[in-house]
Amino acid sequence: MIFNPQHECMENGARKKLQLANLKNLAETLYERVPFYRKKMDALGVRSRDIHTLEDIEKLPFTTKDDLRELYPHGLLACPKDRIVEVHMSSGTTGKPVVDEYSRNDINIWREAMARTLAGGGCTKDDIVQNCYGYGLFTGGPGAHYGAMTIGAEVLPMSSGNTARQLMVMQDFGSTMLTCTPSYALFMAEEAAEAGIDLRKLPINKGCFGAEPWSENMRKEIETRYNMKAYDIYGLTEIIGPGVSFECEAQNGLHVNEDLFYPEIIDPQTGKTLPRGEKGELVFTTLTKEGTPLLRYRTRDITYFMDEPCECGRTTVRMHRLFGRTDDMLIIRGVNVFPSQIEHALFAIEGTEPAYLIVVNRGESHLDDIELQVEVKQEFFSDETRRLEELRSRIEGELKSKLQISVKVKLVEPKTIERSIGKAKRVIDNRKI
Ligand code: DLL
Repeated sequence: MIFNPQHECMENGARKKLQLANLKNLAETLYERVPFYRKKMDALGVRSRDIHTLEDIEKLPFTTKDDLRELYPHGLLACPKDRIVEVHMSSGTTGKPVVDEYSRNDINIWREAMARTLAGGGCTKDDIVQNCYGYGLFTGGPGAHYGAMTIGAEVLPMSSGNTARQLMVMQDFGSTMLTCTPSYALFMAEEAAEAGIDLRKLPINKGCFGAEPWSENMRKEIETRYNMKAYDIYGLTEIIGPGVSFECEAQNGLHVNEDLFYPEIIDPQTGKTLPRGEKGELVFTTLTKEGTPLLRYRTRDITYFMDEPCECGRTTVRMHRLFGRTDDMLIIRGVNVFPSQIEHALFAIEGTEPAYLIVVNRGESHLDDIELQVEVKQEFFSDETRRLEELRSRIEGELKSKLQISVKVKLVEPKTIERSIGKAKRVIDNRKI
C-alpha cells in the first residue's frame, strides 16, 4: 500500500519545484536563527538568494557529527524553545550524544514519514504491530509507534528485551507485523526454537527491520524462520529517526522520503557531489523541519542512488541498502575492510550461524590481526573434529580470496557470542591507535 500517493508518486519536476522552494526557505531561516549556520554561510559568502536550482545546494555548507557534538545540547535550535514538544538522542557511546528536538509539526512529519515506511512493508489498519524497538531516548520505538498509529494499526508497545514475554504476546495477541533490529529478530527466533514455538505457524507475516547493518543473507534467515517478508528501513536521529528511507514490496533499494529529506551522495574525501549511481557518502538536508533542521548533514553512511523506475509506482529516488559507514572501515595492514564484507562472505558458507564477532588486535610485531569468531551449528560440535577443521579452513580460504587479507577464524559453539536486544556490536577493536 502507498500511504501518500500524492507525494510518493509525484511527477519529478513538481517534486523538484517543491524541494527548491523549501530549500531556499530553510537556508534563510537557518541564516536568521542559528548563529552556527550564519557564520558558516558568511564564511562562504552564500545566502538563500544564491540558490536558483537544486544543484546550487553545493554552495551551502555541510554539517558534521562533530558540529552537532560541539553544539550540544541546544546550539542548533531554529525555533523558539517553547515550541519543542519532544526530544530524542543517539546513544552517544563515542562522545556527547546527538540531539533531535521536535516541534509539534516535526512530530507530524515523523508520523507521516513512518506511516509511509511501514506501509511500504505492507502495514494496514488491520495489522497488529509488535514494536520491539527500544522506547526512550532512542528514536526506534517511538518512531514505529507513531507510524503504526497514523496508519490506524494496533500497536503493541513492547520495547526491546524480555524475550519470553515477547513470544508469549506474539502468540496470544496474534501479532501480524514485527518491528525491531534484525539481530533482535534473529535472537527471538532462536529463543522461540528453544522453547519449541514454531514461528512459521503464527500470524506474523512481515516486519520492518533497521537501525543497524544487516545483509541479504540475514534477511533470508529472518524470512525463513518466521515465514515472513522482511523489509529494510533506514534513518538516523539527526534527521528524524527511522522514516528517512524504506523498502517497498520490490525489496530492491530503499525509497527516500525526498520531499522531506533531500539526499545527496558525495565523495567523502573531497566533499564533491558524485555522478548519479556512484557509491559514496550519503548527505541529507531536512527540508521542512522546524526544531533542529540540518543543512547537508554528512551521515558517514555509504550507498548509491538507484534511479530506474520502481515497479511499485513510487517515483521517489531509491538508495541501495547500506554498504557500511565511512567510520566503520577497518584498515588492516593497509587493506580497507568493511565488517559487511566479512559478513557477506561468511553467510554464504553452509554450517555457520548468523552470529559472529570481529576482534582486531595489534600484535607484538605491530601488525594487525583479525580474529573472526563464528558460531557453528551444534551438529558440527558433536561430530568428529575433522569436519570442524575443514569448515574453519574453508571460511579462512573464502575470506582470503574475497578480502585479500588473512583472517584467523575461531569456531565457537552456538550461543557463545553475546546477543543484543538493540543494535548488535560486531567489532571489537583492541588496537590503541
Ligand atoms: O538507528 C534510527 C532507526 C531506528 C532506523 C529504527 C531504523 C529503524 P541512530 O541510532 O541515530 O538512529 O543510528 C543511525 O544507524 O547512520 C546507520 O549507520 C545505522 N542504520 C540505521 N538504519 C540502518 C539500516 C537509528 N537499515 C545509524 N541498515 C545510521 C544499516 C542502518 N544501517
